[in-house]
Amino acid sequence: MTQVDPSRMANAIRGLAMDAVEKAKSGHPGLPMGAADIATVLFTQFLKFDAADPKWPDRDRFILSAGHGSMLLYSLLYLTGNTDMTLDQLKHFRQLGSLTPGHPENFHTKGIETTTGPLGQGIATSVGFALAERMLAAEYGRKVVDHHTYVLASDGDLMEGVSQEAIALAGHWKLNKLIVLYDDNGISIDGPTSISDSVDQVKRFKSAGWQAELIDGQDQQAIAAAIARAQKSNKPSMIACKTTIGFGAPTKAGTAKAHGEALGAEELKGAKEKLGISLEPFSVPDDVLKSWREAGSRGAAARTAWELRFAELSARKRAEFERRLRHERPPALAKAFKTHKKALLETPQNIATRKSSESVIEAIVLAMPEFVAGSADLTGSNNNKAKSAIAFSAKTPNGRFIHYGIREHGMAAAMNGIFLHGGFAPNGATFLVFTDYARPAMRLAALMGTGVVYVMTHDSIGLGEDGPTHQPVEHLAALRAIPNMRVFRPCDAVEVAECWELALNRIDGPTVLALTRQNLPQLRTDAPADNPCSHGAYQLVAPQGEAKVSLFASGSEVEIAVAAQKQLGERGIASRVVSVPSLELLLAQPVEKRKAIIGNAPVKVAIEAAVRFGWDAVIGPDGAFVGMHSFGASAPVKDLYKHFGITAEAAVNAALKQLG
Ligand SMILES: Cc1ncc(C[n+]2csc(CCOP(=O)(O)OP(=O)(O)O)c2C)c(N)n1
Repeated sequence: MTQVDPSRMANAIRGLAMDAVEKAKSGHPGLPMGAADIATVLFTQFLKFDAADPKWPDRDRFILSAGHGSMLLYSLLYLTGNTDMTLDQLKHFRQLGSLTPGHPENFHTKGIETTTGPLGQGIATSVGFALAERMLAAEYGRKVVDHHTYVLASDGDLMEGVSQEAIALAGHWKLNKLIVLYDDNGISIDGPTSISDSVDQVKRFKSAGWQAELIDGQDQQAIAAAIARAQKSNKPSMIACKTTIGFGAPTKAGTAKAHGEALGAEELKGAKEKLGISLEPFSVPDDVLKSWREAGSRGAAARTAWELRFAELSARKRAEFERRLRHERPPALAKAFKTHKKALLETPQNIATRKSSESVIEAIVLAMPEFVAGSADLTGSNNNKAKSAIAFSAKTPNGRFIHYGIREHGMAAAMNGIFLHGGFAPNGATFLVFTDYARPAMRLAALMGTGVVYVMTHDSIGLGEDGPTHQPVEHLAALRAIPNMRVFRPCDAVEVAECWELALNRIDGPTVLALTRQNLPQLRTDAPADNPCSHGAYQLVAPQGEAKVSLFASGSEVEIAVAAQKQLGERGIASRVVSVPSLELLLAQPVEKRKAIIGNAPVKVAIEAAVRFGWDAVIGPDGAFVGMHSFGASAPVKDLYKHFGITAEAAVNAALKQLG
């Protein structure tokens, strides 16, 4: 490798970050300037990657958890020779259409592993990456799966609560290929972190089962020695790197002023003079760029060697590995669903949808080795553990059921990492009401388009005695409001199978399955090949004659709609029942299709044991809604439905009132 003073290589990052933020007149120069030495050591000496092939499966993953420091990542991509990341892109930092958005977006820019920006998410997602690496290695061997996950995390990342969930999981699982470099600069937006924090991070990580140490993060030799030690550890490692935010800036270094705004012409000039960087914007000396490019292709030999080892696997194993990385589903899966649905039609199941989900899962796991389930300590209630699945642990890395503990947020973030790493289709479970605890990671799943599945049971007042703390009322609406989130609330065992099938075949976005605790009758008597749930809604029971009323319902309330239809029929009023497993999918149908499903009966009634929010798009502002208008209450389920007026009688009365 060309001998260039490594501090000049770090200064190249600093110069580009300062210039890009200055040109954009917004952004965060402080972190890239402070962490430039850490990044230089990692990328030139340790990180196993090949800029020519950013998707090489056995590459080390680098996750910039502190996404606001995005110019660090963009500079590195440019310097190491990522073909998309031209100097021009750096000059268009934070501009519409550029590959350099304010925070790194994996779906937008090649070479970025995961989207970061909401502090804490990166480090929590990284645990999923490291977990997937461990699980995949258990299946394919260390010859083909053997890489590290490196994270650069900031004070803010470690202050966020989700980091504790993540750290605890990684320590417990002994994910020793996870190495966190903590940019310990003691500064956040409001000033020194001492105004709000006095945690000893080294002790904190050690107590969670990590190897942890404190070093001088501006000393490249010390950084290299610490990473070398971390690589040998049998525990995950945290290296607290003491750095100076805005390193080199004459008056702003070490202060909050360097955190999140352009330095200003004078400060920038002073910083460049101090660091010995050319004043010419976006200029990198030829010898420095050459050294960086060499670092970018340093991994080419390792990649070629990996390709040779991979070629030694049997053709069947190679094809399976590649299929799984592509998130392509095995042909056996479609067959498994078909057989399962046929059996349901032959022997109808009047059981809770969480229970029918369990029996679908039993069918799925036989067909789909990449299926990885987990629960935040509600396994017995969520019913998403197949009988054959063994628990993942440090000692049983082939386990495909994950006990996340009571860590909904950590679970959802880890699921994103598992999916993004590749090789697995994760699903995780808790009560629907606790999606609140997982929501930031669920939102990122929707933004990134990760094909994860949330098995959310106890989906309404139907859970009964646990009362209003546990009864979701606004959650369906809140989840439906997230762009690219798919929410299914199946009404019976057949719909459960159909919704699971749609969820697993959805690899560009997350799916919530809202399932009941209480038993439900099987209403479906057919399972057409054109999965009816795929349109979001469909006519479940046709009217006897021209319909005067359309009854729309989801999940457990479809049974009520069917009973209401019968009662209306007894009064000589023809009505139809439309099952709406996914309200937002219905609304996303082409307009003609949507109109056909909604129909033109003069009276529209919607029944859902949740708030009305969202239903007006189907029933109109004058339509009748039978549902919740408040929080729930603690009582047996049948008393609650009566108490809150979610009954067939209430639906009939609402329809009669509208009919006038
Ligand atoms: C969850 C979340 N809350 C708030 C913010 C806004 N924010 C961005 S950076 C930052 C301060 C971060 O300080 P630190 O992590 O120490 O970064 P540094 O100052 O070292 O760049 C805040 C509050 C955010 N990005 N994410």
